[in-house]
Amino acid sequence: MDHAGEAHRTDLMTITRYVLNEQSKHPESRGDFTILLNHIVLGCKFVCSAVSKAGLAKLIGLAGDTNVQGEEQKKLDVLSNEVFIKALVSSGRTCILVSEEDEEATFVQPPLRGKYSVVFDPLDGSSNIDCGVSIGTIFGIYMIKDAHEPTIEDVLQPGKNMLAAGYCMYGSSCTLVLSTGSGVNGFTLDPSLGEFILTHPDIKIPQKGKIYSVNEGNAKNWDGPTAKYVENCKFPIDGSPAKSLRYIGSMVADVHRTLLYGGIFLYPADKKSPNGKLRVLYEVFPMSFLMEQAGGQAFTGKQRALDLIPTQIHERSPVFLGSYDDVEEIKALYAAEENTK
Ligand code: FDP
Repeated sequence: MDHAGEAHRTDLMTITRYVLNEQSKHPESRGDFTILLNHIVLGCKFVCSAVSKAGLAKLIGLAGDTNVQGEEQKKLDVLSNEVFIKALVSSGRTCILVSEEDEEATFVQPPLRGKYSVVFDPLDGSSNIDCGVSIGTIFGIYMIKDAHEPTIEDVLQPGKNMLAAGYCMYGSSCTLVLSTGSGVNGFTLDPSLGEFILTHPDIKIPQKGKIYSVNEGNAKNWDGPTAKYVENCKFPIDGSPAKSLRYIGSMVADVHRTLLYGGIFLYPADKKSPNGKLRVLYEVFPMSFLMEQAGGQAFTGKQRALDLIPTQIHERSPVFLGSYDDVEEIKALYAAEENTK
């Protein structure tokens, strides 16, 4: 009998156990972060369950304007937002919440107010819901300066100030990828246990990848460095093999593949969208944080993505993130263009 293998199977590292282990490295810690994370995990489990039932609900005629009880059916992204807002407020550990779904930030009232702000996209890639493609929740966590006097400036901080970031992907399995600032770990939901189990310890992105990921339909509007980079992926000038193109159009899924297999994900600026499409606080920052923690890089076309200082909560930025060497190449192309000015 393979006792080592057996031990491996029976000694399950749940996400709560993992975070408690991390917490024990900081004797001054009072467990607030662990509580906050438990509430985020609860939100992810709820959304995972709702997403997996969405197709079925449609098939058997439950979706539509009203359900069988005559109540109005909520769209999945609206429902996910409500679940996360309620879970985060009720944790008693949050102060300011910024959600992709809400125009204004939510300031948590004093009895339930805590010291963390959470920026999140409750259901990213929602244009993919109806065709069953993987979608996800993305989140980033900051510590606020003064819980007595929270201001919007507490969330308008550069991404490098985040304490933690992660995403949960609702796909063929439900996978939560998390960094608390010392590496990246992936946990898979075991539906029979209702627990996220550590399945991808200490994720490191390959130094160089064989895949590029971009919406090429926007190519006619790209700037010079992006166009040159993509051309070089297809027709490498150094004689190396051409890269493969993979683009799902759902950021969590595209970034997850990039993190595990290596390569580069690009959402550049173009003539129609000079700031790109993706949102700084709850798309660009958390994913850039994870990439750096996994040994990769994230760049905006001008600077390290995590150095950006947002001035508005729903601000957008171009982003190039992934394997270290691949991002290095696009940085060189932007630097070369800058030198010709
Ligand atoms: P979606 O519009 O489906 O919500 O920012 C949202 C996002 O998806 C990302 O998840 C995805 O990477 C990107 O937009 C896809 O944009 P394009 O359709 O322009 O390629």
